[in-house]
Amino acid sequence: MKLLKTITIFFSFLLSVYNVSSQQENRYLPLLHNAYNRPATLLNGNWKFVIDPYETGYRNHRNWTPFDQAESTKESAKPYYTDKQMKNRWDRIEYNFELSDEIAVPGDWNSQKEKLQYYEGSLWYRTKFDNELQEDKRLILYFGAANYQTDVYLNGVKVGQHLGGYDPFNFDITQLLKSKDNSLVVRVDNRREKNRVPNLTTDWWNYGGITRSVKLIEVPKTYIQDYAIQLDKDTPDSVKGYLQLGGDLKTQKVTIEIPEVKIKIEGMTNSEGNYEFDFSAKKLKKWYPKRPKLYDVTITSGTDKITDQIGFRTIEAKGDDILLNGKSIFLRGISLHEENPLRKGRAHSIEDATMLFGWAKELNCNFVRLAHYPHNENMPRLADQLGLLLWEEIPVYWGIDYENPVAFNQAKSQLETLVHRDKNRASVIVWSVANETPEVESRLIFLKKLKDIALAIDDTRFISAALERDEKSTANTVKIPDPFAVDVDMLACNEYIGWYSGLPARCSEVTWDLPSDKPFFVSEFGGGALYNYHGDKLTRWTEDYQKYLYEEQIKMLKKIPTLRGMTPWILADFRSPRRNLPIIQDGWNRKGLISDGGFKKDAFHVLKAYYDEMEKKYTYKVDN
Ligand code: GCB
Repeated sequence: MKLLKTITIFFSFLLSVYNVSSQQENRYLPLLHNAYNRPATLLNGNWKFVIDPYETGYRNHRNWTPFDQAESTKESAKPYYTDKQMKNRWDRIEYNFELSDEIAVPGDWNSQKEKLQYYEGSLWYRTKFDNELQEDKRLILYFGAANYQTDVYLNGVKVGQHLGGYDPFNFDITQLLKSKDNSLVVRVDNRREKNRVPNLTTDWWNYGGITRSVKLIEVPKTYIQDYAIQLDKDTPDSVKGYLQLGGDLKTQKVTIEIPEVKIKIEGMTNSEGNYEFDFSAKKLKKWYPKRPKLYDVTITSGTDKITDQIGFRTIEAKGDDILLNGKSIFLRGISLHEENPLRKGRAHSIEDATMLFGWAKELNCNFVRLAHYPHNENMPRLADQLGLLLWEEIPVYWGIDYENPVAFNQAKSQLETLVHRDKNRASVIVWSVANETPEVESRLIFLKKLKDIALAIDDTRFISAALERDEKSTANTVKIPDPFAVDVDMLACNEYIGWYSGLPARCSEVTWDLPSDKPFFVSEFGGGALYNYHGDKLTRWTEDYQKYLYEEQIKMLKKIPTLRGMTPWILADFRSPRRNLPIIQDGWNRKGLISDGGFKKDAFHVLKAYYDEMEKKYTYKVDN
């Protein structure tokens, strides 16, 4: 029943994506699942770019209509996406990609060019490529992410538009393709707006640009578009799943194989291109952080074949306990941004992921919070291999425009895409729908709807949100009065005692009043310290203050019987335009346990010692 419900909702998701996009262009495809493992031509490299703060190449300057929506201007030289070149010496074309400077894709623009460090606005990219596509193939243009509004044009024709800064999207460009010299023009606009998600204020850098890889993926005309293969929530000794074909040949013989354990399931897709299956999980070893077993799973249809690496595990909350494969676990976590502090820009590569997770491992973490938006796919893929559990989240952060359906749709599509992309990753155990959102009526409705949306696609993981405590109260009893608390599987809270409220000694004055039947999790605490700045422990910004704060926090947290984990804020210092204190901050949030030079601060070792202790306390046997 649940699977049926999931599939019905999945179809309405496909339809909704199609409807949204068909109002613009119908080349927007439902996300190709496991694009990660598809052979692809990377379009990464140096692209030409034009900075366009006045949107001269995008809109009519008198009536503000985008050129791509006005018939009459389609052939004119004004829109930059036509990528026109001067032919006669009297031609007047006031841009020229050929003569323009270059910028690397993937990569945020802010960290690449000094003049773009604070830039928020529109910027045009152009690259060229050849592609000899065979008759029986279709070509998918796949973006890992671009922040925030992306308008894509191929050979002068609009391919589609995407809203959302951190989620992948793809288009079918088969019909627009030439074999030689294709002009791909992409306009990216990273302005902060009230109806966007996130909206006007965040405590992180609003990196603009094509921040993740761009790929050309050739698939057969009818291809494996999506699938889920996971242990069933209610009967975890069986695997349940579905497979969805995209394209016209809907009815095909399909096979799901796990060769290592000789599992082979065969069936036929129905007239909608869908096939539901289940099989016994008895032969499968479970995925554990300390034994992150992944299986090669091969999915074959009459026309297509794809392999994935999938781990199988269960996660459940039972009373105040968190059970992974039925065993109690404590989440020794850390929060991190998708930023490489050494390169001082957006992280995107497997090398970036390896460095960030390497530091988390040194801290003896088994859990990482990927704050505050969906991170690139290298992160969950590597976490699967390293045995790190993950909290994933969408940027419903601070003051979203909760009553505005435009904002809701953007939150919804980012959540749907994230859950679809990562639903087969064993590492991911939490879908978080919000961070520190103000308590207004419309927000509660908004969050409840998001919860239902995530559960409809995947009901095997926790729903949570980083909530707030009763910050204004001066009482010594700390509570989490948020009405959304009843909706979450794991009660999580950003608390900052000793930094935003009181000094570290405050930790010893308070006691927590929490529900006894839910696992409690501290999604953030922390304090800022400039690396190598020392003083007495009450001098703010010193490593000594930060260390003292961690010591007091840990003493306080140890007294909470329902505490099942934490992700202190944050692994490494990160760039934020809100942080303007000269000498100390200079545009950096200094709450990192590691500096922007990659050096560990004293508090790092305090947290590590605590995690070593917790690891011993929560040992488990890997028995299957
Ligand atoms: C928070 C936010 C996080 C900020 C942090 C801070 O509560 O969730 O995004 O960066 O506080 O440093 O103030």
